[in-house]
Amino acid sequence: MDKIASIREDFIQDIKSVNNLRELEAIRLKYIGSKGIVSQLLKEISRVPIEERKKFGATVNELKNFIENTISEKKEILFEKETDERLRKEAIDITLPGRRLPLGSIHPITRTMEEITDIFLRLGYGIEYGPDIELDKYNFELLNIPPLHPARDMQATFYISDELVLRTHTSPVQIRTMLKKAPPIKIISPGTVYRCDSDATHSPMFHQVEGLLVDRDVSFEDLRGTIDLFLKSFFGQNTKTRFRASYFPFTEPSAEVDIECQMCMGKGCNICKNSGFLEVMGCGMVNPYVLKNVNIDPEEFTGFAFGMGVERMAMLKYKIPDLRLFFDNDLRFLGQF
Ligand code: 2NM
Repeated sequence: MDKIASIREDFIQDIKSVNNLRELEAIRLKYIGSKGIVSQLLKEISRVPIEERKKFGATVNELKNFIENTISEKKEILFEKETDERLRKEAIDITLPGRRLPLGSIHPITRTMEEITDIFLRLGYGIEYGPDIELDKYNFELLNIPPLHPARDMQATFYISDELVLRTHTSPVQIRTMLKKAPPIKIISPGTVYRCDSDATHSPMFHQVEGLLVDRDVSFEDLRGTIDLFLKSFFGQNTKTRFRASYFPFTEPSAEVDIECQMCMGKGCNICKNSGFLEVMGCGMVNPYVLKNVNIDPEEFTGFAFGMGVERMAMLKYKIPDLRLFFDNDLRFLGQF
């Protein structure tokens, strides 16, 4: 009985110093494991006098139960403590900002093309597209550009065959539209065009937005008002515009349009060659021959048309000095838009 009591005391001391589940398991094995102190004690029952065996057995069992209960209580406390510690140690700071993925940006030419088309969409224009590989007939013939016109020169046009060219402007889209639909027609044609030309200010592949309006009683003054509104929307409401007489085979009369130089604000600089103005687009009243070519009666309908280079518009608006920056694809440049 003394021995049982002293084992009990030892256990109580041992359990007090236990700090973690691993130590607790060692204590469990020490006392109630299959080779533990209490199990050994039960084997000694044969050496206990018969009349005391019942009490001995009951006391050892009571000790065993006490140890089991104490260990399982302690186990619960330690488990909770260790879980708390682990959760504290492994905690994730969800307030930290995440790592951002690099984002792409819209190409400045695409962006400029969208800015231009948006202005005309607000004016009620529709958008038409056509093929980059175009019939000579649509690219030149029906536009009143005769077979020996300088624009057809091998140096300017990429010929694919006698009948096929890479379109040199998007005007064939207007031709296709006029062949397909009756007036009133009010469209713009944004797209890629090709000319055999390459230096600091010319790329063999570039972009245009052209426009066409055909209806009864369309006048040059309608054209002037439309272009003026467009240029003020695109470059800013204070932009001064100027129309100069010019020549295109597909329009009569024709004009080139200038804006006040954005670099020197009209004072004169090397960009505008001291004129104070920069050419931004061409336009005119659709030539009656062109209307006849697409079966529209020029006595009944008149129209105006205009065209501009998107790269040139982007260079002027964003003050970009070299056309080639658009096509080098240096992300440090492109990422600024
Ligand atoms: C320009 C300048 C002037 C133009 C004319 C036509 C069509 F098909 F209606 F005759 N489309 N585009 C035109 C007129 C284009 O670009 C500088």
